Amino acid sequence: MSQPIDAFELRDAAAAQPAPTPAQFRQALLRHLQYTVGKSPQKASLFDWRIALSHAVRDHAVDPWFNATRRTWDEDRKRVYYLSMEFLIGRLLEDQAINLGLREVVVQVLGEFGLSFAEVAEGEPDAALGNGGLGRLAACYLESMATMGCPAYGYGLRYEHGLFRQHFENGRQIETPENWLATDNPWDFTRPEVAYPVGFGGALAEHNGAWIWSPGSQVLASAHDTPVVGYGGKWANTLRLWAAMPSADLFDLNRFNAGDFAAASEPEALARSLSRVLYPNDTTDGGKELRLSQEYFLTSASVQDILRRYLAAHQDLLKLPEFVAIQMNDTHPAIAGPELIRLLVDEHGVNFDTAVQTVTGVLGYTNHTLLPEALERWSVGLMRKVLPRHLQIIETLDTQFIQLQGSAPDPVRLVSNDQVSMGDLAFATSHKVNGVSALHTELVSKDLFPVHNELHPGRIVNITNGITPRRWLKLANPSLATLITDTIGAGWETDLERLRELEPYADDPAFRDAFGRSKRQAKEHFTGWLAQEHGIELPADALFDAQVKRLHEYKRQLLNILWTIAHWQRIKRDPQAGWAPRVKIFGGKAAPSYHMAKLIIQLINDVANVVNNDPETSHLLRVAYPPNYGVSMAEKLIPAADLSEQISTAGMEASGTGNMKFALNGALTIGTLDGANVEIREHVGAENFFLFGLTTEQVAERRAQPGHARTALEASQTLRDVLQAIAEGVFSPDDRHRYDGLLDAMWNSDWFLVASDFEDYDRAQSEVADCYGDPDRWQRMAILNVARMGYFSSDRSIREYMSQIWNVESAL
Ligand code: OAK
Repeated sequence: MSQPIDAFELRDAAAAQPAPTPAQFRQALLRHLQYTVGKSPQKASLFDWRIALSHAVRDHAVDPWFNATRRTWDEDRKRVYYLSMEFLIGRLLEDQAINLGLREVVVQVLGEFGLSFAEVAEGEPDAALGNGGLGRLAACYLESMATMGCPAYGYGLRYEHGLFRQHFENGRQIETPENWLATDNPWDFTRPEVAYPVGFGGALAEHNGAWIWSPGSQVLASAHDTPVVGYGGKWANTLRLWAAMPSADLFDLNRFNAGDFAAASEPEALARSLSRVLYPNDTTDGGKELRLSQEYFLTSASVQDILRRYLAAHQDLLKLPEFVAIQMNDTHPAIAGPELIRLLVDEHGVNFDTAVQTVTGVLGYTNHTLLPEALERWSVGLMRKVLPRHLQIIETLDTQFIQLQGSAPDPVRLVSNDQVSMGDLAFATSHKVNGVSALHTELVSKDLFPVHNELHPGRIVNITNGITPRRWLKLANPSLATLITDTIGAGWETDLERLRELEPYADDPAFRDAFGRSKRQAKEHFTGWLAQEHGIELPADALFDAQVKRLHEYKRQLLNILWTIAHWQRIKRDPQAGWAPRVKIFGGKAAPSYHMAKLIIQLINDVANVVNNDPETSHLLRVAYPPNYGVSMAEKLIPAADLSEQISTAGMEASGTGNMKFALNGALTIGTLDGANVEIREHVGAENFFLFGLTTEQVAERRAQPGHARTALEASQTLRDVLQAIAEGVFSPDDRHRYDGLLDAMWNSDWFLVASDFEDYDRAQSEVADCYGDPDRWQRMAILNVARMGYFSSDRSIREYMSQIWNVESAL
């Protein structure tokens, strides 16, 4: 008798996962090299080895993945759905190998073929399906949800082109397309059978009191799955990315045969454009209609998939909140509210108010920014054109929201000035709204949503961001990770608070030496890579002072480079004053249309050019700006840093997560009281943090003072000398007027208060230099930073989401 398929699958999936012996792993690797890649070991390139290795590693993810999926069904567990337009994943090979406990065996087996894991892994393109903090946070959270055994799906778009590649020509940023899918993506499981139609535009008609939407066009969303394995391989979730496909046979064979090749493919091309490219703007939206369509495409496909899965096991849609939690990563998927209401009302006959109540029970909204230009608003005209039924639902919600505000003379609206406010919509359709650091959440309550907050006390909660210690310590910094394990034992990887056990060692000279050696190793690893990849040579014994993040005026890379100029001028005035050698490292991309940010990039490169070629100072000061900063560069650079620049104008950085990665890797922070800096400082101790700058309240006061920029400049001879040198063309001898606009802004507006904070930043930088001159003291402070960063594990953040927002239990 043949085995019933279900029983076979169950037994297979339940089988324990013994770690492979080197012999078994070698056999699996060679089998993939021969039968998956079609190469012999003698002929295989590094690319071939990487693909074979990825498949050999991936095989080990499949059983935990099946097992987790099966258990979630069998135990009828609540699932979390994390909807995000961005997942900034980076590379997966080493990450998956570590989480599956395979790293040692991989190193050994590759060694037998004369290969190093690092050189094989280095060929993997970064999955750069995100711009910055919001996308990287989503990737950390996926990994933590899997580690914590939280049944979850990440839903995103499978962009053909991730974030653009950056290079510099004469110091200016040039963007070229990124092409991560040009070669085989070994992590991808294509699911052609999972495809949903997504409609756009068209007409509305009323029939017996019900509304019928007939979309004018349709695109298919087709699923691609990547297993996301948690640390220890006990649980695995799914990242499901949607690719856009033409819905029917849109290709016009008759036109093609008539010789009109381009026109024949037009509708197909239009459909595919939905998942073609990631929007490169960190905060504002370009290409309005395409962007709105992308957001709806992600949301509609995901919501259809969620309802299909729910209805496969349940009948009563009103019980949805008991089994489904959907988290909206900022407002980009905020059309989920109206979409779910539409499906419940129009397709399942649920009464409107009941549908709203049900949907609100399911949805949560994370706000990631207060910047007005980043708060999404769609014009009513565009909404009507692309999503007419959704607009109608939003207008009804708006009416209800006004009623809720009673006799308020000037009620908050979801739709006003011919625009739909996606933040207000997301708030109104969610049972919980969270900010991403304590300070940010306070500002969200007070400044962004005061009326909502009063109407729904308790709806706003704070969940301070976190980072995964697996990628950002164990993978990125093997020398420090090994030292930690040798000192306090294993287990900190999933219980980061255990790093506290390092505290007593801060006063142990032997440990301090070992800690110093591990930093030195990380520096040599980074400088070796930098020399090989970019031809940039750096002295590993200098203070590595790093600012890596998206280029934005509020993040104040300008403050950093202006201070660098001041520092250079001082060294030139007194070269023998005993300066500690410093390397100023910058990394980050500017949105292609953000003129001022691109000008700041050019200034940094212009300054680098002058300073690095100055024989009087180049042994004491260097500026390095390696192009194309991304996750993989961060993994090398962050462990090598001594000083972390977190210098945004107070009240403007929602949280920051780079700040956490640096401190966890033993860099000291020079920073303002902004975002999560506030909590980092509280945790590591004020005496182990270089604080400077105006507070959020003082920022508001200063901005209200007319002529504050000029007043601050008049009080700082140092800064005036810097601006004078720029104005004289010291850094742009080929074009003296290049920075006129920037200088004008410094004197006459300075919205980001660079001048107001300059003197205090300068004071904090002197403290940094003094402290670095006392290696014992520096080392002690750095060790205490590492020991006290346990709170910032993304496992803690996810635990809080699970209990405070999702109401979901761990399956482990
Ligand atoms: C991007 C697009 C729209 C709105 C926000 C963002 C974004 O990346 N925000 C960043 O999110 C991070 C994760 O919460 C925070 O750490 C950063 O402070 C914030 O700028």
